[in-house]
Amino acid sequence: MKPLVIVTRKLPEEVEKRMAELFNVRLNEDDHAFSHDELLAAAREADILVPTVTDKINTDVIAEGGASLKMIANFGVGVDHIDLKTAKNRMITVTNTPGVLTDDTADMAMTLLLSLTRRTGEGERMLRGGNWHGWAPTGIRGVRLQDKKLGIIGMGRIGQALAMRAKSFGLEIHYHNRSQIDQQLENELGATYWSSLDQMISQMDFISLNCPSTEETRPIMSGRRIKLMKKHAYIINTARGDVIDENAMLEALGAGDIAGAGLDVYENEPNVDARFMALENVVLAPHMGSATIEARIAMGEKVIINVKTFIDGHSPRNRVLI
Ligand code: 8YV
Repeated sequence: MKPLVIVTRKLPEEVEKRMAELFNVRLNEDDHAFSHDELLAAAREADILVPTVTDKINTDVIAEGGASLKMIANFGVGVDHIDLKTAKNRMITVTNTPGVLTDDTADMAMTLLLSLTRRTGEGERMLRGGNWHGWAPTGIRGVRLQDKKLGIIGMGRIGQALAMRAKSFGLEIHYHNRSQIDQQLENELGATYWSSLDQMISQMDFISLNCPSTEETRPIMSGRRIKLMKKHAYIINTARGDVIDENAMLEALGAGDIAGAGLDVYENEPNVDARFMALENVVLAPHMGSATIEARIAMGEKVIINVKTFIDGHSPRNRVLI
């Protein structure tokens, strides 16, 4: 008997086809997000569970999972929606899909940065609303990126990919990370390391969140730190909603204490705080950093390789724990 692999969301066609060839797989044909009960049922039955960021794999889902549940092969890099402690206690292998969505997520951070500073969302709303009455010398002016300072919080793969892009737009690169990056890479990027996050934040024109959501980083952009930002500075978040104190950010945006925010992620997805909708100085994307055809297929490939390696009795390369 092949192990039962339960996939919680609809994956790209080619990925599902290959999974069906290799595994005893149960797919989600209509792509509905699993309810908590459905997740519990899946964990009780599956040998291997393939969830996404939309599934809260809480303590009870893992603790009440069946004895056969041996692996959680996440479709995505971030594993903050999975209770890793309980998985570890139960000796369940957890894997993720790093590396294949790096460029796309960095592109999304640049997209938000550019849309925000050049006010393309406002411009489009004006035009579609029939409120554009022609070119004007003082009309819808944004700010230039050249020579401004970008502070990246979290200089892992995505942070570095963003730094490369931002450098070519003429931005000065600054970063805060648990540890300093390799000297040669730092030189190539012309990047300045700040061991003090507070000091970096207070000097930057843009702050980009590129760290995982963990106990240490929730919320690294606290209300106190948002207050350290310059009045003309912007926040970009393509990481996770809860690495920022969203309420404090909303208050700062509303009060004009910061210039704007470009967001791909939110604290209570898919529910986005209604106060954002009333703000002109925000660009809002629906968690689509890795949403390219190429990335989603490559993520699926990674899941397949992780599952196949595990089933074949080897240790998968993208193990998050065990
Ligand atoms: C994914 C992401 O689309 O990989 C991640 O951590 O945030 C997204 O780009 C999502 O997590 C899929 O589960």
